[in-house]
Amino acid sequence: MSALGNHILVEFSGCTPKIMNEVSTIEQGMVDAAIKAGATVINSTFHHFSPYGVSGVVVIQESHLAIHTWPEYGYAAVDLFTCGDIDSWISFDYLKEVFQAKNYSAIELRRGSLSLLERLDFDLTTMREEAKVRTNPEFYTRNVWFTDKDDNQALSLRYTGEVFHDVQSPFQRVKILESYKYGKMLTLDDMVMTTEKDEFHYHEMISHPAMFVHGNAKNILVIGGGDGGTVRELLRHEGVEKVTMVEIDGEVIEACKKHLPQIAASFNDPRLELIVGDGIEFAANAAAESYDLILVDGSDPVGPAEGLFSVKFFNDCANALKPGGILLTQGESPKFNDRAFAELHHTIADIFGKQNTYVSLFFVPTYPTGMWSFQYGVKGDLNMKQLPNPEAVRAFTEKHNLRYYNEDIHAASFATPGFVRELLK
Ligand code: SPD
Repeated sequence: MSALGNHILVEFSGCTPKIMNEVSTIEQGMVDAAIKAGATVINSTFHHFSPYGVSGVVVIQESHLAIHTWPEYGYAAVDLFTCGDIDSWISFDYLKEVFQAKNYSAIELRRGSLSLLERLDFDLTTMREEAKVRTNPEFYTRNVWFTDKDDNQALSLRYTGEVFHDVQSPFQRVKILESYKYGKMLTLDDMVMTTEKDEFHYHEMISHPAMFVHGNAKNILVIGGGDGGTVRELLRHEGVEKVTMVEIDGEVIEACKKHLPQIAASFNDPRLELIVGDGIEFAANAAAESYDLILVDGSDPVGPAEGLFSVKFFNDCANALKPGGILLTQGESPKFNDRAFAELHHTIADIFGKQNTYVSLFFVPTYPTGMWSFQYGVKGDLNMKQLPNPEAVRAFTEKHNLRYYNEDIHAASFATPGFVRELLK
């Protein structure tokens, strides 16, 4: 039977789950599968969905190849739709190898039966030839999207498809990818942690407000912070005598040293003691009243960072703080994870007292919803909202060319919108 198109619906199962979750491998495989079959690629659009699954389509001059994957089932549903002389079975054979599919089946359909269609007066051949001239087969548009999401909302970043680092450590999947807008980015279990171009928002805000309000911090403990951005900012302060950083995952440190050296810039500072170990255990065993500041630069409350949100951990931190000391922790988002945000506030308030608890809000374009927080517990009379020496902040921000923090941002970041006040009640 003569037809316009040929449609092969493919079931690949028993595929390697890791590959089923790798958007760049899948995109490259699908593009190569099209080229091997003799198709002309026009563009590709692929999305990775955090934590699992990839969807995408390769548009070819002769129609399209599409896919959706379920890594947790080692399964991919693939559509190979072509017209003209393309042999899609070549694509099928190729993808079977790329996905390491143990089982596969396919249904082949002829689409657009010519015996049922009436041809209109339309010179398709000429149009196709003209389009071929316009399309440079060496250069097609790639749209590969990284998506950080929960069930109802997401943040997507288009990235080049380049994966510089991808290692499953004993704790989490550590990746360094390249986004078009924000440069290289570190993801842990497919959640964005930091990027080259907006890391300063987070790292300036985790360190300087506490440093300037305290005014005389000499001995500091950082828990987490494996990318190095937090210690880089702290060590700009000349009065700091010692920073102890305890990061559970050495793989994060190594990946960032290699691929994000401008963030991991201060690991060789002699004032830094770097410990690869469990921050929760470290806090539990820390000597009482030994630190001026404790900064918790952890990831979200799933996986290895879960314990960094527990009552026991914050009690241990409070115990390890000197009188007049400040505890600060990555506080999640009042929009993206309002529950974790509010629960954390109550945990800190129960330990430090409501009047000694503060929330600062700041903006990170690469975190879902963009609105993020740090939460503080102060052991003593300090008021986080009041800068003792705004002039010192002005001089410091100028000297170090800070791009987010300044004396106005300090005050503004402790202002809370009505809906946040509601959450904190
Ligand atoms: N959802 C993102 C929370 C990220 C917290 N840590 C970021 C590490 C930057 N040093």
